Amino acid sequence: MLKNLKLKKALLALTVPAILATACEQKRPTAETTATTDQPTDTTTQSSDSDSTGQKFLNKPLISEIYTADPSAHVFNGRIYIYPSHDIEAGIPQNDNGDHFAMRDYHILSMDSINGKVTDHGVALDVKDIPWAGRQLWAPDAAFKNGTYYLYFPVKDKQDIFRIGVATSKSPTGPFKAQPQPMANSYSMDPAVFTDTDGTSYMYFGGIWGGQLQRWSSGKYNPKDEYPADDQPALTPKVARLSKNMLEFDEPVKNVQILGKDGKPLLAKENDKRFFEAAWLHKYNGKYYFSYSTGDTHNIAYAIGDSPYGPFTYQGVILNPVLGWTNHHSIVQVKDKWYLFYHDTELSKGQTHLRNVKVTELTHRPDGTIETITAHQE
Ligand code: FUB
Repeated sequence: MLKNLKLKKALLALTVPAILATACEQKRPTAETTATTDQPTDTTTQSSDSDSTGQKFLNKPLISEIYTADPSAHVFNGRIYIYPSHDIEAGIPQNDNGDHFAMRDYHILSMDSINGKVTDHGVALDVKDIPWAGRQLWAPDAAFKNGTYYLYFPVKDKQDIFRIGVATSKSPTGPFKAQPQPMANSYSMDPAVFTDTDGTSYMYFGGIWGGQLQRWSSGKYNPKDEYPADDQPALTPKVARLSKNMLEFDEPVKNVQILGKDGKPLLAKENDKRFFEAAWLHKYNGKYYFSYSTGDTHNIAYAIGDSPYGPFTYQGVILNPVLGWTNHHSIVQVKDKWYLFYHDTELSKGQTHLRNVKVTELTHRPDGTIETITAHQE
């Protein structure tokens, strides 16, 4: 993720007038707490008021007791569960590797309906309880199969290389117990698990810059950051079918091809369209929708295909840039409506590593394309 510090600083200075307020260590409840967040009657249609800087937000943060980001939402047994990152102020200066995103545990949130009360279920997994982990618990996802809940998470190992781990629980809210080793052949970050209607599960993953995807171009780890030239195909996200026990890849990792409307792979220079991080897959009317963040251009974009492996053809933008550098989402059906879970930095007034999760309704048009959402206006 974050690499060009000067560019980031310039962008933040443009979009956020007064952001560098002193941050304090966030309290990390260990017991279950219910947030009374004063939700509007319909979070998905009502804007929150302009804040003191005159910025307008389409939705309110789902909780304000802790900072949360990268929301992966699922419906399990009729209840909505959100698996987010838990942002903290760790006091680490911002740098090109994203070291300031120094998260140490996960909290799971749940609600009985989109406008319902949000419950924070406390610490579900702590980095100190993952035997092989070093630092930085980034964007997780979850799945349910065989009577077990699986929490998939990226974390740097003790050699500072991102790997993907899995932890299990009999409850959707944990506590989760991590496997003793990372998933074999996993690398980079931002795992997203999609289970198809035939019951087969796939993991999508990868993220460039601080997410280290560019170090795996040869299939082996290369500590040097090497990027394709501008007129070469962009780096691709990855996919692998999961084994029946959901703990391993069931096949070699494959590239996910994202094509332009001309049928050719998107190029590295197409920053406003090409993949950067935050993969997600949902299925709608028999088609597979692969969505992702374009990173340094801050869009959530999407592409449509006929198979969970792709290729996917680029369609457009689902979510325009939000307040903050990162943009990360999930898409889930709740009853007969579709929702986009996303984050921004409304609560921290633009501190890019202190984010808060939100939700808004998402609309598929009759032709299958998705209406673009603008969730933040200056
Ligand atoms: O939360 C840490 C990282 O920021 C995630 O893994 C990326 O997708 C970005 O949102």
